[in-house]
Amino acid sequence: MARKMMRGTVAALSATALLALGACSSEQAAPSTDTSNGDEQMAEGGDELISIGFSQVGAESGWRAANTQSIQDTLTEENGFDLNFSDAQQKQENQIQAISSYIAQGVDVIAFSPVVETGWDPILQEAKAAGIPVILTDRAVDSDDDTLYESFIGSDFVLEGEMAGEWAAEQYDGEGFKVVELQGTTGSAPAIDRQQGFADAIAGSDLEVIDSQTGNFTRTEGKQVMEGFLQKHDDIDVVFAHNDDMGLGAIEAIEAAGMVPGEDIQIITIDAVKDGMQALADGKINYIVECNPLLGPDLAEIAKAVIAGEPVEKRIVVEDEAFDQEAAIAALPDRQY
Ligand code: GZL
Ligand code: ZN
Repeated sequence: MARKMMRGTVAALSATALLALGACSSEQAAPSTDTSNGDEQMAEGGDELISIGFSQVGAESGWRAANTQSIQDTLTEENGFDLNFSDAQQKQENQIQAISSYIAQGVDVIAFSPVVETGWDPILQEAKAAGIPVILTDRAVDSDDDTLYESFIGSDFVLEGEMAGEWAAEQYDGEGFKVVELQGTTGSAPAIDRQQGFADAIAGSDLEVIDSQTGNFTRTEGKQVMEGFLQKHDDIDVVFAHNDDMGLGAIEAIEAAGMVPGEDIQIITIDAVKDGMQALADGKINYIVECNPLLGPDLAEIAKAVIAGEPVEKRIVVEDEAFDQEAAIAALPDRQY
């Protein structure tokens, strides 16, 4: 309560200061009179900006680029935020470092997409002890203490894996098709859950996953792993890639081996970013399950509610849909990402 009372007083003081200074031009931020938090800034109209520290996984895929764009486009000063953004190059220690520095800065709220599910409790306990609320976006943590974060905003990755597996079982059951799997980042929620969902959905069909390895969500590593699969197996019928980027890498490996992607070897991916949807429209990918990256608006809304002390839902599931070639051709022109 102390923080909120303080903030209210500061806002009133600054408004008075503004009046005393005569009519400042509205676009000039009001002079900060709040010295207690050092860098508190005032937004237009005299309301205090919410300082938010965001630790992003990295820049590994088209999905991540769209996700970053959404966050940076939404958490702006005119929307009432002072955003501190950091890219962890897919390393957990960099995310922990970033969160620690946000705590030291005394930001109002911390948000992050945890690169892997485990190992977060110590740093999240530090944020809690500092009275700084934490919001998870995109990926989840696997922690026994769910008081360590206020809310998780993201897709249901098990369902995404199931949607991919159900389509594969519908299309190919009875063919005895052999599947190779390009997993996402080892230990990440999307990789663990998508693998689970796909396996659940093909159980009982005669599809068989004959090999499965991580391509770390990148096009380069997806291509390398697929090259290995092609050397090891001469009986691959389907590739299930946990994201479009690894699927696009697999296309390059399949073409380099003199085969036709989408025909000689079918490809199923998850994300539905522009490059993936283009490959689907071109018939090189056969099915894509969407994973919506545009989480900025939800994050802004939840952050404001948390700062205002309003109750927020623990889990906000983002809706996903799926595309076959015809649907991709229809959707491409209006695609935002
Ligand atoms: C899913 C997200 C995954 C995407 C990948 O929400 O965490 O990470 O599917 C991205 O493209 O690298
Ligand atoms: Zn084989």
